Amino acid sequence: MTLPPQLTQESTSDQYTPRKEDKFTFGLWTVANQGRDPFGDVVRPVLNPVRSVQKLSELGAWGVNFHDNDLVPFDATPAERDRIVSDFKKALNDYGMVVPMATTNLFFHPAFKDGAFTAVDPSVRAFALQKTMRAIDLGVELGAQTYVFWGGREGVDSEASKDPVEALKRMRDAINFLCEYAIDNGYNLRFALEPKPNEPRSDTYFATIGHMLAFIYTLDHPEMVGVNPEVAHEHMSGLNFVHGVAQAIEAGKLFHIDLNDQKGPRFDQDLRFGSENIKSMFFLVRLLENSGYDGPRHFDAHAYRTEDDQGVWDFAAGCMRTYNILREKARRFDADPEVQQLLATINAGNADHISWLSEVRKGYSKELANKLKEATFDATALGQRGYQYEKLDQMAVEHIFGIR
Ligand code: GLT
Ligand code: MN
Ligand code: MN
Repeated sequence: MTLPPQLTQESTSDQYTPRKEDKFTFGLWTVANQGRDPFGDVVRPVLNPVRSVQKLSELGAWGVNFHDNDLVPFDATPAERDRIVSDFKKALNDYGMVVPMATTNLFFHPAFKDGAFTAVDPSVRAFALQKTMRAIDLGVELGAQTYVFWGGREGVDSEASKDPVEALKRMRDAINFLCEYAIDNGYNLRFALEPKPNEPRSDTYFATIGHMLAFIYTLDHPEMVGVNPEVAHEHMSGLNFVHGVAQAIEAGKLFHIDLNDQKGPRFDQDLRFGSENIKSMFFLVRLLENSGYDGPRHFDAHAYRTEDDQGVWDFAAGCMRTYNILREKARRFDADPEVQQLLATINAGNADHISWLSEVRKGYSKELANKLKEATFDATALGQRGYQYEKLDQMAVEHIFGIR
């Protein structure tokens, strides 16, 4: 049997192999995930950050990101810190890897069991500021230009425990203060806030991309602050991730992105990118690639608990390869003359109305308002129209399947 040319090309070519210019990054915590879950202990040995840098570079990644304590243990002495950082810098240099993003671990140590910036205990809130300033110094020393804030335990188990309005003010105080800290030190750094609806707390403040975007405009330096949305976290709320990312892009606020996958609204699964919601990840990659987003394509995911060391690298390679496959599928979909034709037909319409709406985009005028109020519309005809979305969607599906 002779296979269609696209199929033979896909199964034999190396066009999906990741390259540095694809800007793929992984958190040190992702490949080093030891598989511990609430019901079972670790299944994989500790992974040295230097080895992660080497392996990820060999696989075609561009860089790595880390929490302070992924690199420097919580209780390391200053001398230990310096040795670890210098070994790590050497590894970055030896394997041609960068650190575009860094973040703070404000959730693992028992001190943070009630949160960090929003904890009720003032000593915890002050300690969180100290830990973050030190972690910012470390990130900047290693080249980070984006600093992520994931709320971790910023939330409640009992609603009785905190005033939710005061919690928002505390979060604002912290982000405002840390923006000033970055400015004061002359750091070239932008902050990216990462929403999540719950886990490990029953409810987390700033549950979604929309919550974060609204919060950003209440800050002293909104221009310094954007979002770091994660696929799994929006899907946990049953939301459309593509739409959330589009809103961030349109607002100029997509500073970073956490790519992974998730099986619907349940606990955070951080699955291999594109392993579940293939269609929605196709539209996500299409959006990112067509939007001009040029930041890191960062994977915040981990291998199945069943995997050994080799499985971890299969997982990492799979994330990157799937992204490149979806990018090529999206390119072919957009270049498909039948798709283009159909989209042109679907979007065509009454020439007068098209011109009125371009005036609406430019802004309000009394004249335009009157023109719209006096116009006659054939609502019956509009209601009878077919949109051909079945045909269009099937074309997308066939592109994803690789038969167009
Ligand atoms: C943790 C969390 C992620 C965050 C990381 C950054 S840590 O793995 O589940 O979603 O992005 O703090
Ligand atoms: Mn994340
Ligand atoms: Mn997650």
